[in-house]
Amino acid sequence: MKMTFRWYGDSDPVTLDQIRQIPGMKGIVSAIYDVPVGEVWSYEKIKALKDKIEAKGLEFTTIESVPVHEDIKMGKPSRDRLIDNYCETLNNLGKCGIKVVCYNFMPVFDWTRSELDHVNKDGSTSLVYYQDQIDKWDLKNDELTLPGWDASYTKDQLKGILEEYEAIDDEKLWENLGYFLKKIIPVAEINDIRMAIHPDDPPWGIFGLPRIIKDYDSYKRLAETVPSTYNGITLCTGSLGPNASNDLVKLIHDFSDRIHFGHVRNILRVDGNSFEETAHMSEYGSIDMYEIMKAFYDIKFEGPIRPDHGRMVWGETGKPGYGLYDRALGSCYLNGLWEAIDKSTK
Ligand code: DNO
Repeated sequence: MKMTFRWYGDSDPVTLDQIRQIPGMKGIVSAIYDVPVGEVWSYEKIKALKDKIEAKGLEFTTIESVPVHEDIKMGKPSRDRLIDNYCETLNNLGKCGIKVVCYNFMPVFDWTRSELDHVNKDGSTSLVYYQDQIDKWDLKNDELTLPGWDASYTKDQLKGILEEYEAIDDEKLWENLGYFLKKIIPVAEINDIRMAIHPDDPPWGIFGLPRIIKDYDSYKRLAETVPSTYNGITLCTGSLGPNASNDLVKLIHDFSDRIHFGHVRNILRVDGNSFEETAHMSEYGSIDMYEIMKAFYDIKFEGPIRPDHGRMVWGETGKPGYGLYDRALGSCYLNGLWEAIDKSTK
């Protein structure tokens, strides 16, 4: 595996100079952030980003994410033009040597949490998802700003889009995902780019919206929808983990040829559907991180892995989940597990 770090470009308070000093850090995961969703990422923009990252001695072969326009998820007539644009972006990424593209197919919202700065016993803060808080939100009427959304909607726009989604159930969303994949995977193959769909976070339906990439059966169906290994997945432990019946180690083994990217972080399951993001180490959460890294090791995973959401520690402020310190600690811990597994296996 190759340890990587997510970087949000020049506006990220965390700099490439800081990231390159993290021991064992090999590469950057990033995206083009100033092109509206649905438009083509030009070769020049991607090349400039790649040059900037490589000038710091870090590799750049993984994109997170090329966002999928809502019209594609909803199966609107404009989807063909938008899918053509997506393919053009893949061609440009291919020309720049990009090998993995992460994306998701979650309607309207990306990852969702009820609090971004929940204070932990040790004084650090974390992102948490408390179902009782979420249940109180009235999306159509409350004025809410949530993180993780690739688009910010006004209240009226959000109301409109939620109403449009009322006609789309899980089955329809699968159909629309299939339509998209059948067009983009051949283009990804030609460019030698592995597509890696990110699971829904949390791994269940929220706000009455359909959500389909959440468990073993989803991955089975995804694999069957387009049987190419280029139609792959981002195995995100923190997104799949809140559902205790997801056997992450089994998923890693059974879908080994489809896993192209690993997001490895821990969460603590609390009552019902609630969970808290914790430090990466096993002892703080519900996920055995040793078992996860061992599974990646056993499948001889050679792709990128990154630490994921960190807590805010040592007074750091910044993008929720994406500070420097706790993610750096996480990556060192994961690298340490890997070294120990490697040495004890030889
Ligand atoms: C959360 C991330 C997600 C992910 C997208 C991929 O922090 O893992 O936001 O980047 O869902 O498209």
